[in-house]
Order: sequence, then structure tokens, then C-alpha cells
Amino acid sequence: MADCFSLQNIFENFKSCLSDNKEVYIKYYIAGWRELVSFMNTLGSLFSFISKDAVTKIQILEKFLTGENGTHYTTVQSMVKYELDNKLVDLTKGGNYPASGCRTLLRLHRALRWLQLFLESLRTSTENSKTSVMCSEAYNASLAQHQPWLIRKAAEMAFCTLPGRDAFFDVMNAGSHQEVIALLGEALPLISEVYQITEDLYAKNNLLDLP
Ligand code: 1Q0
Repeated sequence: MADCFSLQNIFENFKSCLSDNKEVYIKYYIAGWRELVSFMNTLGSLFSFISKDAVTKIQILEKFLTGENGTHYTTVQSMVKYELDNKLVDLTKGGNYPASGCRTLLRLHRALRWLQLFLESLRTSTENSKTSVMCSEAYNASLAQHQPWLIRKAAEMAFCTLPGRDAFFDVMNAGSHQEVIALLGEALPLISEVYQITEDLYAKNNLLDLP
């Protein structure tokens, strides 16, 4: 796994996410997450509860995408419209659709905010910066608000085992540190755009708090 992973692959997928009229293709969105998960799998077993959950969510979306109503799941925009028009989304707990596409993608969307913050702090970090600190700051400013105490503690424990900044740059497998930083600079605006488009769409449809 570690051998075939590269930062470039992740970014290619997020780049392919955006259609000409700025819709977000679910196919590439989940392909980007698959790459991230394969990277996370190289980080050790303390991360496996995170990657398992991410894989479950990816699989739910894949199933919709390849299912009989798959054409409605081409983009995040078409999914939101289809699921809302057909009342396939639980707006409160305890309904018939606890694993809708909308709520499942929302979980990955929140994690994308974490990724954006974390990569931005990696990009602007200095030799003395600690990945564990960057990671947990990004987490506290994003995902942590949506997660219970026990998960937050388990996540914090896993973050403490992250490799140091230099080793981290190396496993990203994208050349020298300068090259990694340059690549991050190119990629972050793309990730931010995908994030913002999804965020605006969810906000407009009152979907940001789906249970
Ligand atoms: C580098 C370290 C990676 C750290 C990942 C930070 C995310 C922490 C998330 C911890 C919680 C995961 C456990 C499950 C939580 C679920 O309860 C929650 C909500 O779902 P639900 O169904 O209960 O309502 N699920 C989630 O919030 C989804 C979380 C998905 C996280 C996916 C993270 C994938 C990360 C990949 C590694 C990124 C490496 C970054 C550097 C890459 C550079 C090339």
C-alpha cells in the first residue's frame, strides 16, 4: 500500500471532482477518500478505527452510485436534489433513512475540513513544528465539535503516534520537502473549493446538522 500511495494521486482525484459548472462528482470524491484511507493505513493500528469508519462511509456512497438509482448520485448536487425530492433523508433521528447519501457524505465533508486545515498547517510549518499538534489543532477546529468524548480521546491518542514532520513529508511520496510544499500549495485551493461548494449547498438546503 505504502508504495503506491502518493500525494499526487489524492490531488488528481480532488481536481477531477469539479465539473465545468462546478458540481462535485461523487465518484472522484470517494476515490480521493480511498487514497487518503490507504495512506492512513500505513500509519499503524491505532488509526484503524478511523479508517474503518471512513471505508464504511465510502462503501455506502459507492453502493448508491452503482445501484439502480445511480445516475442520481453522479454529483453531490444531484444526490441532494434526488434524496430531498423523494424524502430519502432523515432530518431528525429515528427515521427510515439513517444511512442516506446526504448524511453519509456530510461526515466525509466535515473530515475534508479537517484535511484542509491540517494540510494548510503542514504547508506553512517549520522544522520544529509537530505533526501531532498540527493534527489535533485541525481536529479540534473541525471534526471534534461533532464527536463524543470517547472518540475524541481515542483520536488524540492516535495523533500522538504520528511520525514527525520530516518523516511525514517523506511518506507523502512527492519528492523533496520543497516539492511537497509546492504541491500542497497547488492542491489546497482545489480542496478548499470542493469543500466550499459542498458547504454552501448543504447550508442552502439546511443539511449541515443531519443526524
Ligand atoms: C494523519 C492522521 C489522520 C487523522 C484523521 C483525523 C480524523 C479523525 C476522526 C476520528 C473519528 C473516526 C471514528 C468514527 C467516527 C464516527 O462516529 C464519525 C461520525 O459518523 P457517524 O456515522 O457515527 O455519525 N465519522 C466521521 O467523522 C468520519 C471520519 C472520517 C475520517 C477520515 C479520515 C481519513 C484520513 C486520512 C488520512 C489523511 C492523511 C493526511 C495527509 C495526507 C497527505 C497526503
